[in-house]
Amino acid sequence: MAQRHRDHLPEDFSERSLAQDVRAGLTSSPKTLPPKWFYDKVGSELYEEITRLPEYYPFAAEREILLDHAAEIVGAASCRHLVELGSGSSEKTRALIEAVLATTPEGEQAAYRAIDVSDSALHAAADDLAARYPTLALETVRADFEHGLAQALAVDRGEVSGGRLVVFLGGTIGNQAPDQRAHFLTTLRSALQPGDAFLLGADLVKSPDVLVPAYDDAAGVTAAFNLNVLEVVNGRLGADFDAADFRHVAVWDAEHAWIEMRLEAVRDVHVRIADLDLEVDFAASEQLRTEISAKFTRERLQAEFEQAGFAAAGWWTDRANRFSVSLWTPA
Ligand code: AVJ
Repeated sequence: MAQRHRDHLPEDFSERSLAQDVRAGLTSSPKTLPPKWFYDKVGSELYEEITRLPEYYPFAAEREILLDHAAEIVGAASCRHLVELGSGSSEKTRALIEAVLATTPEGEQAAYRAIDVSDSALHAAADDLAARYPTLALETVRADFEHGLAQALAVDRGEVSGGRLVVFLGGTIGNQAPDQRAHFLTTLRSALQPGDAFLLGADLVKSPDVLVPAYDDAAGVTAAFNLNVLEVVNGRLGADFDAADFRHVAVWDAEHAWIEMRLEAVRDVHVRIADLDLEVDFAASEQLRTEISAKFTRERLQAEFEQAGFAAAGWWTDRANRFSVSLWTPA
């Protein structure tokens, strides 16, 4: 099958938006950095390691749901065209792709469009999928769905008949603050047509005794993942952060129903970010917020989706009820 690649981002997109995010985040109070900058080569490897930790249940729980229910999910959506946001390695999506291929009648075309900011992830995933599924029409789109969601979805629907199933897995929606999430859902809704559907992987509210260790594991892998963002800023913006000046903190914020990851200064710290010509001071025990990971209830998701113009069309959890995969259609 022919492969097609589109690039919606300028060459220097990543450098420019990192610079903007670091300047804005480190000069605000409290200081923050967005989680998308965790994922350089080292950070992506550390995240892979996180997914194999005994404490980090979301990855395994979502995979269990997809492996157990892919046929039912694809049957409920009844689409032959998958579009994945933040596709990464596309590994877990293979269960859905296989279910789509199994139900596509001869003479009809099944298709998969992967959307991600990472060129290398897109190309590796496309090569792997092309070899595995020679009849699948493949398209990769490099786009930042935070800023370019409407654009990424609006590219032509191609030759595949019927609706599109937009897939957003991993619990990544939890990285968005409630106002960003509301905006995301409304933008998504306006890009969908009758017959389309949206499939979401979202982590569920549970005891802090389970949640906190998932983000503060005994082996210290999540701590290394969190601290690595300082190396990303050092390497790409010429900063002089010393990771030894900070420690990893993970707290459960029950009011907002999210896990917050922070880096706490263990002493007074002065940092120079050469490429931004910026000097930043941290007082001892001052915290820099690097990630929120929101957790949901079925009721809360239902309310937010209805607000954005969606109707519920399916709900699946793992056997231990830790994680959800839910299906939504335009109301
Ligand atoms: C990739 C955003 C789903 O929030 O659980 C894992 C990232 N951060 N451990 C999550 C993460 C710390 C992860 N997501």
